[in-house]
Amino acid sequence: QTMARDLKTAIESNALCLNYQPLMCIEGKRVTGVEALLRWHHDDLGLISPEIFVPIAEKNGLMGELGNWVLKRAFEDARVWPDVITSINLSVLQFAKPDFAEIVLKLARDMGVVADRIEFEITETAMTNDTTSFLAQVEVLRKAGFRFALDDFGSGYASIGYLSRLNFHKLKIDRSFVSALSVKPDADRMIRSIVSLGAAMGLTITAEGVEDVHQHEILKAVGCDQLQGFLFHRPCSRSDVEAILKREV
Ligand code: G
Ligand code: G
Ligand code: MN
Ligand code: NA
Repeated sequence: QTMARDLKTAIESNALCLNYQPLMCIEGKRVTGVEALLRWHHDDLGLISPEIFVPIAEKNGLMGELGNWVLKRAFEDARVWPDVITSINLSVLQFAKPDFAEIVLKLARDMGVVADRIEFEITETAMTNDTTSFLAQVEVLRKAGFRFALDDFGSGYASIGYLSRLNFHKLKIDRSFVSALSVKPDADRMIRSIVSLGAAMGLTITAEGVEDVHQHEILKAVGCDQLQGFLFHRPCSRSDVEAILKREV
């Protein structure tokens, strides 16, 4: 596949970059974290979405290399804003390497990154075949102080039992539930039940994809903890993040 070959070249030649989208406190006024989002500027095809090329990396044995590139760059950037948490998306395939957790620990040590300032986001859909290696390595990283968030909650297949075994810190409500708030009058019931489930398990609840004030009002009323979406900030460059944080103080 030529796309896979191009991606390999892109990783090696630094044709990738990370954007960051701020996560806001429930009032929407203060930035509490930023999520790293990978971007690939292809020479001929232009900007390609990670929704397209992350699966290509996964199918072609490039996820380890791509994931390591993301970790290194995100750790580098996280040092610039030590007061907020940096979230990094991980593919479950990265845990297929038995020494993945060790690599992360070493990288954090070498780069002087504090574990509790880093949060790893793992997509619910990706966790269908539950491997013991995955759970064991999550546990190693969690014990070292790294935070974990279950991404796109409600869109995939993770069972509630699985959620309790994972011992994550945060649950991110899939943006489809948030966009439904603008369409279906009773859509808040779904979010209410996710919030009460998460609260019972001691999890922080983040709502993704918040696009308007009406959605914000409802999310605040039902007891979400954190918000992310175009209403507040779009994904932006590292220097934009620095400017946003500077404006806040
Ligand atoms: O940024 P955007 O909305 O285009 O992201 C689309 C999808 O790609 C999201 O599901 C997001 O989680 C995923 N994604 C973005 N960056 C990364 C990354 O660095 N690693 C992995 N594994 N997935 C990512
Ligand atoms: O699956 P994950 O949550 O990692 O996906 C993050 C993706 O969601 C990013 O690609 C980002 O561009 C996108 N996103 C962030 N905020 C919004 C929003 O308010 N509306 C929409 N439609 N997409 C958003
Ligand atoms: Mn995410
Ligand atoms: Na998500």
